[in-house]
Amino acid sequence: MASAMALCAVAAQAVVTESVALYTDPAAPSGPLTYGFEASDVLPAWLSFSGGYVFSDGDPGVGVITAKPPGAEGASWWSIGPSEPQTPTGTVNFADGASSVSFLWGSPDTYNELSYTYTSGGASFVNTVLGTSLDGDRSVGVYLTLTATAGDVITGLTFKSSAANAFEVDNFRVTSVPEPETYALMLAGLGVMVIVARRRRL
Ligand SMILES: [Ca+2]
Ligand SMILES: [Ca+2]
Repeated sequence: MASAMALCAVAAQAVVTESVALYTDPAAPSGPLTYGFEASDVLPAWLSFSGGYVFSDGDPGVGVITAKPPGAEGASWWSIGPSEPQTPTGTVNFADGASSVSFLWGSPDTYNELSYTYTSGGASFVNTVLGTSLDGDRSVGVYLTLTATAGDVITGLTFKSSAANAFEVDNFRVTSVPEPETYALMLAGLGVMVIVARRRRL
């Protein structure tokens, strides 16, 4: 399984499962994206990105300091690295926490470092995932999926590529906690309570 060997998990805790799939793998994530860095994309209120730089096809530096990840949807992607206009660190924050996160990692390099934070049983943990000796092969795109055990919550991601360019990512799929259906149920429940409270006053 070449895809399973593409990334190397370090000190993985059992409460968050890491899985990898080549973008060409039938098991790679599919379905609608949460965010893909396109000008037309709407960033959910609970999701934020900082640092790095969003490149688009044809921008200066493309093919020199950054490469579009194979399998990237649309014209744009996010790139982290030491050369401007990038920054060597980029962060992603999930305001409500996430139960699962996947993203496309283009041309994984040994100097690419992903750290993710999560909470379990009231305590916070950090795990780190490193790129491997694929050494920036621009034909390789790998999906990394993080899945939290029920009750645990992924709170954020930090991407680093300080030694060299670049850490290129796209195609984010995030399941926020609580899920949108839960919000709908909570609102419906609130509506029922309001109706009940009003009836009691009559
Ligand atoms: Ca994109
Ligand atoms: Ca790269």
